[in-house]
Amino acid sequence: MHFVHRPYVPHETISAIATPPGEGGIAVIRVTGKDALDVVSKIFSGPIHSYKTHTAHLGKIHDLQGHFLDEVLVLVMLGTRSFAGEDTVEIHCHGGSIVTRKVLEATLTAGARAALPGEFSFKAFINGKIDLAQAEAVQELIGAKNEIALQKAEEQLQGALSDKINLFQKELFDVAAILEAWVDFPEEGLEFASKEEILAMIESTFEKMKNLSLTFHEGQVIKEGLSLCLVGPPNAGKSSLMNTLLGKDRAIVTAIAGTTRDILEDELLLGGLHFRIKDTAGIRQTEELVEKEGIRRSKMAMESADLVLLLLDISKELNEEELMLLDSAPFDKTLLVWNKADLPHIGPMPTNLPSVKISAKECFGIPELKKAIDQIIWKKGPPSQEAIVITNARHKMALDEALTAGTRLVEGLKLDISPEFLSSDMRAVLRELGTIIGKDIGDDILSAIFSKFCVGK
Ligand SMILES: Nc1nc2c(ncn2[C@@H]2O[C@H](COP(=O)(O)OP(=O)(O)OP(=O)(O)O)[C@@H](O)[C@H]2O)c(=O)[nH]1
Ligand SMILES: [Mg+2]
Repeated sequence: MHFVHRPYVPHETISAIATPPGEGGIAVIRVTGKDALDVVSKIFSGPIHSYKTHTAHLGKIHDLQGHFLDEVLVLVMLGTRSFAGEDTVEIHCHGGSIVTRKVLEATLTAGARAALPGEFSFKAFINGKIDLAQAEAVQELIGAKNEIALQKAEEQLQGALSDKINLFQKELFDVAAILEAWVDFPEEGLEFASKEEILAMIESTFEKMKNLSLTFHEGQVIKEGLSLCLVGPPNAGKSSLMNTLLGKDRAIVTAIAGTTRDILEDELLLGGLHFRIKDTAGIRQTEELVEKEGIRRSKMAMESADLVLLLLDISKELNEEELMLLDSAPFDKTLLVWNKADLPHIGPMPTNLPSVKISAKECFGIPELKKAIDQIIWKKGPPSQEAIVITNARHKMALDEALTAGTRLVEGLKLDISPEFLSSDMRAVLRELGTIIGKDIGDDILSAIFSKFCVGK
């Protein structure tokens, strides 16, 4: 077994700062491995070998020369009862980066090795504390940008996805056994079930696998968030709406048409999701060089956005250019926003686009706008609280590979091809499913996964 291209020495003692860099009240240095207690005993003032598991003790850390470094709290977790599943000592020291580094260095000179990125999670995986999908969930938990992503990562960490994959495998094992028997005794034929029964069994599992794979789009929306672009003619109120949505005075607003030139970006949390919102230059015919470049960028931003809010001024008649803009809006991702509804107006012009009426300036219609955004994102309804969603591209790929082999298997069964091929396809399905939770997975893939983690995790 290798970890990040080095042979993995089981239970080797590693150490790293587990808290983020920078100043903080406290920082935690985590020492894990078979010599964790020995290592810390060389630099800690208390009788650490005598401590009971899961107890905290106040004491002093000094380096090997005996120089005092910090007053700390050590937390001892013995045996398998720790995150990584090996003896662990956490040193809670003061949070300045120099003191933290010095304590870390002391653990290293006392015999620990500097942990590689993700190595604690790797130990947890190797020691069977968590499977691979759960280990990956740790990373997603840390990187979660919004409430829903956090919730989904927590569920994955608790094993919701792993349970589902295990269930698929379990459902397929019976058929796999029948197919293997058929390979061994071909003249006996399919003894334990008819072809139709086998097809019914596997097709229902494959259907569930397919549905899970289809949740990846939702998963991406939840995990990565969406880009949302405000476009429209000059003076429609794009920058005003940007400010209203963000709840801060982010963009310059003036009555002069052509105020915004560069694209302004910010982060926005809306309905539990994470958006990257872009305010753009108003689109119109112009010969002015800077504005022209701004407009070129607006159009590019509109094309690449996941969601476009096309703003138009409801209080005045649309001109030729605005009508063209309306016509060219990408239908499946545009929400038409009639702004300035606080001013006198005659009802919005009918269009095929979903639309809302708001006033960015007087802040009305904003809840309706948020609802309309939600409806465009979740065309088939929002993901339910309990639904398991695939958020990781590796899982999606493995599921799709499994489904490809599954489709071959179904077709092969229908065409009565030789059982060797059928059982080989079934093995491929099971193998691909297994890779999601880390069964039969190559060292290189494991290395690649864990090396993306941060040090200390
Ligand atoms: N009455 C009214 N005025 C608004 C509303 N929204 C924006 N305005 C005004 O319209 C003018 C232009 O607003 P901006 O937000 O700068 O418009 P913009 O679309 O960003 O304009 P450009 O950056 O030039 O493309 C300002 O004077 C705003 O105060 C609104 O809902 N009602
Ligand atoms: Mg603007």
